[in-house]
Amino acid sequence: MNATMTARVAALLAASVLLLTGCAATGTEEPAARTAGETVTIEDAWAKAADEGMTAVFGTLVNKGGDDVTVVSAKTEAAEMAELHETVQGDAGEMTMRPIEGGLALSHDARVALEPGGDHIMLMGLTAPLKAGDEVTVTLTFSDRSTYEFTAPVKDYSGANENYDDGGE
Ligand SMILES: [Cu+2]
Repeated sequence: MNATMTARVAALLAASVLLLTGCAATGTEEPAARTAGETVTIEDAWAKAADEGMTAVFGTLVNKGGDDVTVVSAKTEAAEMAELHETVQGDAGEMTMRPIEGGLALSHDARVALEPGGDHIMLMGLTAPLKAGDEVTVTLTFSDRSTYEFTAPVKDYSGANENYDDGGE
């Protein structure tokens, strides 16, 4: 390698180092942007035991991120479909549950209880019986496309038998 080539290579290397540090510098100028998936956790998660069909996952969602975030979907290998549900009183006074329109909003310092008779993560079409002592892994996806995965132990529970309002009937 002659001197000109060496100089050229050195210049290229210097340029790429500049590019790299340039990117890094841009990154640090932004406020420490954390995704919803990094700032939301669930406490005391559990799932209701069921042999087949539908069941639900409960717990307390905590947002420590300082930004409002929205959980837009849930999924688990334990069921064909998972939805974020709320429980509302129907016209006849009966309690029914339905998907939360627009997702589950968590304000910047929210603690939102998912509990029987209230909001919950609905599992539909269980792929196998869920027995007490089993574990269910659920992945939440937020509006910023980040995700949060947690594991919920399965427990026997006799409540949470609200009807599912599927918009029909
Ligand atoms: Cu439900």
